Amino acid sequence: MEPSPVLSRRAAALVGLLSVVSAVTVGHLVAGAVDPDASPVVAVGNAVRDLSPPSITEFAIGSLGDAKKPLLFGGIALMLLAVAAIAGLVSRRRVWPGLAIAAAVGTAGLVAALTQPTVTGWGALAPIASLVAGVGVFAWLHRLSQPVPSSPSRRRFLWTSAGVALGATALGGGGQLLAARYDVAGSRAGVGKLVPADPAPPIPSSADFASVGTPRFLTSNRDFYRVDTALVSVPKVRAEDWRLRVHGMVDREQTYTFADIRNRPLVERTITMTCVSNEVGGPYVSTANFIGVPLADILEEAGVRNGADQLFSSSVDGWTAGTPVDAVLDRSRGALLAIGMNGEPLPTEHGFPARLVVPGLYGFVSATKWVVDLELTTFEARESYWMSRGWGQRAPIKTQSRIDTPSGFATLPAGRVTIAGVAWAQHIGIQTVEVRLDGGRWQRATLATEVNAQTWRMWRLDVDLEPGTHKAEVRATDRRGQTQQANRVPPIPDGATGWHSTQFTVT
Ligand SMILES: Nc1nc2c(c(=O)[nH]1)N[C@H]1C(S)=C(S)[C@@H](COP(=O)(O)O)O[C@H]1N2
Ligand SMILES: [Mo]
Repeated sequence: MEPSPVLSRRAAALVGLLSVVSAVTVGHLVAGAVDPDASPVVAVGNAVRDLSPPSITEFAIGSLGDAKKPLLFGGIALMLLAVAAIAGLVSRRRVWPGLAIAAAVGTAGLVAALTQPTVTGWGALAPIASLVAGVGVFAWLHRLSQPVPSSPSRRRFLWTSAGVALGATALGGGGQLLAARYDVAGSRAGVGKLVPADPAPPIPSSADFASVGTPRFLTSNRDFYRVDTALVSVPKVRAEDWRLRVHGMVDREQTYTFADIRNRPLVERTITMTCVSNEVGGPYVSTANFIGVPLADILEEAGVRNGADQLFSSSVDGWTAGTPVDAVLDRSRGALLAIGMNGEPLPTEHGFPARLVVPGLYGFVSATKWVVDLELTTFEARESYWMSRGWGQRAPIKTQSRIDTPSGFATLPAGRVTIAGVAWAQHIGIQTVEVRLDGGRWQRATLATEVNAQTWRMWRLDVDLEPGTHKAEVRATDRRGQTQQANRVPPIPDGATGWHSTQFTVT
C-alpha cells in the first residue's frame, strides 16, 4: 500500500521552526550590510512597543530596568516560534497553509521595518530577504521531508535541517559583525574631551551631604537616570553623519553639522533633570554639567517668526517633544543644545551626538535625545509623542522633596539620627525644607549650599529618637513661597506630588 503523504508532527514542526529561524537570521545579515535598524529583530521589537497600549509601554520604560530588553525579545521569540510550529503542523498534508502563514509573518515584518522612521531606501532589502528566506526554506524543507519508504530520504531531511540550523546561526553572527561597522563608539571617542570656553562654576563640597547618605551633587554619567522609548536599540548616529535642521516658522532655515556646533565657544551649565514619570520618592532625578551651545542662539540665528509658540523637536528615531518657545528663548533659564555631559561627549544612551536640555521642564516636553530636527510651529498645529498618549502639554517641573536616608524599614541604633535627602524646584529654587516625625511639628532642615536655581538642593536634619518605630515626612517650599501639599497626585498627566515619607526602627 502507498504511504499517505502526511508529515510526522515532529518533522512538520521542524520545517516551520527552521524556516522562521532562517528568515530572522538572513534578515539580520542583510541588515548588517545595509542598515542595522532594518533587522527584523529590531523592527518587530519596536513595532510591539508601538502597538502596545501606552500604559504597558510606560510600565516597561519605568519599572522593568535592565530586564525589559530580554523580556521583550524573549516574548517575541516565543511567539514567533509558536506561530512557526503551528505553520508546520497545519501543513502536514499540503504545503500551502504554512506557506501562507510564512508569507503573512514576513509581510508583517516588512511593514514593521518600513514604518520605522530610521529605515529608508536600502534598509527595505533586509525584511524582503527575510520574507523570501522564510517562504523559500519552508517550501524546500517541506518537499524534502515528504515521507517516502526509503530511509535515505529521511536521513537527507535531517542532515539538511541540521545544515540549515548551522547556516542560520552563521548568518546571524555575520549580521552582528557587520552591524558593528556602524561604529558609534569610535565616533564618540573621536570627539575627544570637550573643553568649555565658559565653564560652570566648581561645585562646592558643601553642596551635598553625601557623607550621611544624600546623592553626590553631580551624578556620574553611569548613574544618571535614563528614560526613553529606545527599548530595543539605542539610535546609533555618528557625529560625522549628524545634521540638525532648523525650520518651520523661521526667517532663515538652518542646517548644522556636528563640527559647526563643536567649533563654537561652548558653555557649561549645571542642570538637574527630572522625569515626569517619577513617583513621589522615586529615582528619576539627576544632575550633570551639560556642555553645548545656548539653544536661544540657535533659534535666533534662524529668526523665530511671530506666533510660533512651540519648538517641536524630533529625534532620529521619530520620538518628538514640544517645548514652549518662550522657555527656550528665556536666557535666565539657559536651555542648551548639548553635546557633552560631565566633560565627555554625550553617552550614547543619553543622546549622542546631541540633545536638548531645558531647565525647569520635565524631560518629555524638552529633553530630546539624538535630536536631528527643530521645527518652529504652534501647539495647535503639532502634537508631540507623549502628548498624543494622554500626557500634559506644558509641563513645568513640580516642587518635590525626597528622603534618601534612613531608607525604608532601616534599623538604626538609638540616639542621634540623621534624616537627609534632596529637594528640587528647578528654575525657581528651594527656600526651605521641613521634616516632621511621627506626625509631630514641622522642623526646619539644614540646607546645603545652593549651586543655582536650575539644580536640586540637599538637606539634613539631626534628631534624637527613642527606641521604636518612627515615620519621617518631608515637604519643601520653593522661592515663590509655595509649599508642597500632602495629597498624593499620580505622575500622569503632568507630574506626581505629595509628601515623601519613610518608616524606620530605632533600637
Ligand atoms: N529621543 C528621545 N528623547 C527623549 C526620550 C525618548 O524617549 N526618546 N525621553 C525623554 C524623557 S521622558 C526624559 S525624562 C529624558 C531623560 O533623559 P535621560 O535618559 O538622559 O535621563 O529624555 C527625554 N528625551
Ligand atoms: Mo520623562
